[in-house]
Amino acid sequence: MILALAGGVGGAKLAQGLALALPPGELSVVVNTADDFELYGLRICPDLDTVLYTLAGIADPVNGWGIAGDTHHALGQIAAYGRDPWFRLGDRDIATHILRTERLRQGATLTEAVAELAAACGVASRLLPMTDDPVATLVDTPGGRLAFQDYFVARRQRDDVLSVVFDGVETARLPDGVAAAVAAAELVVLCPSNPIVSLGPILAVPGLRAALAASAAPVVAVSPIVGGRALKGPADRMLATLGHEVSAAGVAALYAGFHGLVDALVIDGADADLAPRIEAFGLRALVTSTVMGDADDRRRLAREVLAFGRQLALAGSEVR
Ligand code: FO1
Repeated sequence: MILALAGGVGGAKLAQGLALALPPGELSVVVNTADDFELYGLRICPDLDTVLYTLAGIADPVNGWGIAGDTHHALGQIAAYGRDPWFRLGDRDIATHILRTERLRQGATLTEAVAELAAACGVASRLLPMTDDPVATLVDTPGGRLAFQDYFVARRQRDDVLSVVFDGVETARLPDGVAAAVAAAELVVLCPSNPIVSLGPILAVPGLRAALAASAAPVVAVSPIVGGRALKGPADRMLATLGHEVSAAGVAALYAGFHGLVDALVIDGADADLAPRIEAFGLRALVTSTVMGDADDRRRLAREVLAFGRQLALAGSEVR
């Protein structure tokens, strides 16, 4: 069993590559839920849906989030009622939010609601919310504290992020399914998602880091920073304003801060010269092409990560 930790679009792409590279049912993906929020009375889970739609092969190929070919009639009517349709929910996407919200109101856990949607979409991989409890990312900016989607979508990430809070994470519980997936993992992959606001909340759920540390499975991260820039989203600017180096070496330093939790970092060929610095942080480095376009790219990178993980596991068992 392979375990991936993922946030939004970058994470979903590698998760799809892993699903394509592995026999069906051999992948579990733990997904960030700290971007979740409520809108029009509906529970919106952007990262879970991005991974769900990507694994189901129905994600919008341009944005990476939402459903391919979706229409926006519901949002048009919301605008006609005088409300600002600031968060672009497609009509088919809204069906996901309606059914998930219904199941949650009936008393289902988010884990159960997500499993039902994934099964209905024909997704063989296990899709696991990082917690069933409410956690919300808040960002502190020069203008004050913002809810994550106000920062990310409404204000288009224009504010400098001075600090980040995962509200509620201290009391969030690790779902049994996540603990079981960690225990069963032969390899853990930290997908190329934003290390601060996508993987940060997952790694902050009490019990997860201890479970990873207790497992013999190697932990391999893939850098979301290539050539000093984020492939998508504000990770580069966020690293800078939070005082980190904006490079794959900066990502390595961040992960090295988890004291031995992360064994290795996969970096792009454009950053090959950073490999010695990454190894000086105590992480093994694999240099390859990490920019993922189509499904073939995603599967190719996944196969390389899996082979690298197998090598690390072998080396680890020889040392033990
Ligand atoms: N991101 C945007 O930049 N603008 C949007 O209007 C937007 C709508 C949206 C709707 C559904 C969904 O699942 C995701 C959506 N996203 C949108 C992406 C999302 O806000 C971010 O990618 C994540 O929260 C960060 O990982």
